[in-house]
Amino acid sequence: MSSADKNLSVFITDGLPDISKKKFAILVAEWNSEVTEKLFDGAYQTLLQYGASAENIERGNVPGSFELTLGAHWFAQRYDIDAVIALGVVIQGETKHNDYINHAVAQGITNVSIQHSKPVIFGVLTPNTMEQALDRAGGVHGNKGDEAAMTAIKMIGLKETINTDQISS
Ligand code: DLZ
Repeated sequence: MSSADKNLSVFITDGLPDISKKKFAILVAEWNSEVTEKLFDGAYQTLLQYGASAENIERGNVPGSFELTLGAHWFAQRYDIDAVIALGVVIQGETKHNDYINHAVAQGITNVSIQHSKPVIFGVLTPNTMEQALDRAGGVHGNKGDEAAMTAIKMIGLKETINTDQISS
């Protein structure tokens, strides 16, 4: 299913964990800020709606999506942070610059998540046009920020279920 067929703000919410004491970091890229601010609003409000406390949500800004990886690493290495949500918008341009950014960030965020064994969520839109981006930032297809926050919550719940403290390496 493509995101054109899905509303990014509609979720299955059975069995969500208690996140009232969980700490979240939200990273926001400044490129395309008219969209990334909407992604932030969506992520922030979704965390609050499902039980997070405002004082347990920190925000960090990075210049562009390429810098999300290092920003995520800095937050993820903190013991008190339970999940990091990385938000950006990379719009297809006249050159292949966007491809390099997208692949680097997707791989970088995956690496950070595994290295620190905690959810680091890829909340990056990679549309062809600004209109497609806005459609997924509180528009007709919902909000990628909502979906990224819900993904963080669900991964925290999964981690608790698996009980990774029992794993030796
Ligand atoms: C350079 C660049 C370009 C062309 N496009 C985007 C974009 O669509 N979205 C985004 O978040 N960042 C973009 N950037 C900036 C890079 O992510 C990065 O900040 C710079 O390459 C650092 O010099």
